[in-house]
Amino acid sequence: MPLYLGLDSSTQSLTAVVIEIDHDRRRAVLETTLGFDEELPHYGTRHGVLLDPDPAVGVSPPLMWVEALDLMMGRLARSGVDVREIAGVSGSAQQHGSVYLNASAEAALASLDAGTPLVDQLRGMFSRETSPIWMDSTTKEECAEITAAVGSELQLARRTGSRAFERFTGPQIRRFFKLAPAAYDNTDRIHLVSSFLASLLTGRHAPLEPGDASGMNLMDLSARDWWPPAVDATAPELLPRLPAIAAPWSHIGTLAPYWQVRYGYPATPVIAWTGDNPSSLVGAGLVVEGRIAISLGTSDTVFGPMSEPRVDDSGTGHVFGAPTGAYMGLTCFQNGSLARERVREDHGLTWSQFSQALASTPPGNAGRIMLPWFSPEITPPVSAPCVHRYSATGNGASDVRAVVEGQMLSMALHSQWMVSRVETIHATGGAAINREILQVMADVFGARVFQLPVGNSAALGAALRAAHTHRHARDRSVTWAEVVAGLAEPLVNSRVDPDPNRHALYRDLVPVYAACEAHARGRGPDPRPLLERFTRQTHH
Ligand code: ADP
Ligand code: XUL
Repeated sequence: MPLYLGLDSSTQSLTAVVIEIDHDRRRAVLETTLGFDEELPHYGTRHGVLLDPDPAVGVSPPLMWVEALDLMMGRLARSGVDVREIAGVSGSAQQHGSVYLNASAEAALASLDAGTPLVDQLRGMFSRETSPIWMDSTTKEECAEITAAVGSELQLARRTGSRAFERFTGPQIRRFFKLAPAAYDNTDRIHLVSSFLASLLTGRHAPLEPGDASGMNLMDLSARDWWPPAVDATAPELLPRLPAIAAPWSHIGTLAPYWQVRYGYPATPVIAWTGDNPSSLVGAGLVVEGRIAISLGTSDTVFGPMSEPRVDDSGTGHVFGAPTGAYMGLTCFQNGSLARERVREDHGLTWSQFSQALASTPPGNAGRIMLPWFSPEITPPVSAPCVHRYSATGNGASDVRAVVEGQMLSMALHSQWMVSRVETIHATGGAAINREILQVMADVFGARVFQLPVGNSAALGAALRAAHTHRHARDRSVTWAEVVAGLAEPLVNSRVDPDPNRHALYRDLVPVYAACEAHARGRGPDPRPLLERFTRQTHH
């Protein structure tokens, strides 16, 4: 019975999902998560990130990801799952983060000793000890420099799928080159987190695939190869330091002897790794256009498949390559789960009391609007943490409603470039188990919301991608819809329906929210008259 392993290295944890697919028999055999802070406390991270007094800095220790992978592979081998049956492995990782390796890495990867833990063999291979991740927003200046060098924001967006964003890898590489030129000189290869972890599995430098490479401001989206003007604008001699770009379904090697000898894995094919969002597209079953997914993870993301790369000229969102070979649109919000947690902790609530607070407060929150920027925000761009509250602060329960409504209104507002009318949403990520949050989502978007059977859609997507490549090699007629059937389909009885009256109220509230946002960013007049009018109307 063939098994497929999918791994997802996210901001806070590493998850593994093992699935079994044999004709009509398809099920998730195992889903297990290893939290970085709890299980690898010696790296000193909080929520997977190293503490820094500057809220704009977001870096993590790459060795922590190495140790987590080693631990997880050992754990799986002892879990009771027959790892000898694994017919394909793939993975995904948080997007945009980069790992800098020196010239010793190639030989170190090729000669891993099965008798020694991975971390102890790889310590010397980094030319930069920490990895900037998607939460880093220190590269405003580098974004401007790259934009100017390629011509304009629009030019960069149309070619690469996005205007320059602080967290994107190109601006991050440029900043590293400027601040630490000697260390940049000493860098032989720059990986994304995804291709770095894939390299550990295969024992050689892995390629990138277009989905994750589109998060760099360096790839020509339609050519699916490096775009020379962007590469040249980023740093000197960059091209030889970048991995190759391979098709998403590429077989990039087999599990290295290290994994075979140390834990008893077979010489299983490894399929190119991708970013967590492209992987989730498959894991949420969105292989054809028409529906969107909302992932409520560390970041909140709104994304959906696209057959053509319709780039967002307003500069809010991104177009990435999709694992199917088509495209996907995405808008990312930095203040996701950690903002919800912050409000929960400030008021000393459990998740169930948090849900209770949502259930017991009125939609529209009597006109209390929160802009939930507890940390710098990506969408809209806000460089310093500053939570704005319009109209008097209420109690804990109204603060809970304010944070969730603020997030959902912002998602609805900033995903309009991607889809004008949403009918169905597949909800995923850690907070998607919370049905009271999903009710606010359904009401704000006026859409049916479904939960998915496997919690971690990125890891599931990775397993499904491995299965797709394996099955496609045997039967060219296999479609994506057939591969995801029965595993990445929404749970019918999980449906949360929108309430038409509440949706009507939120439709009126979206422009009020937009006015608050513009005002908070110094780009619009005082929104209080609008808010007062909204509150008067809802009272009648
Ligand atoms: P990642 O992006 O790191 O993969 P996850 O998708 O695993 O993150 O989501 C983790 C988050 O899920 C936690 O930070 C927590 O805030 C949130 N979470 C867990 N349980 C609940 C709940 N019952 N209600 C709302 N949020 C929850
Ligand atoms: C997407 C983004 C985040 C990370 C972390 O552009 O920055 O969603 O992938 O999950």
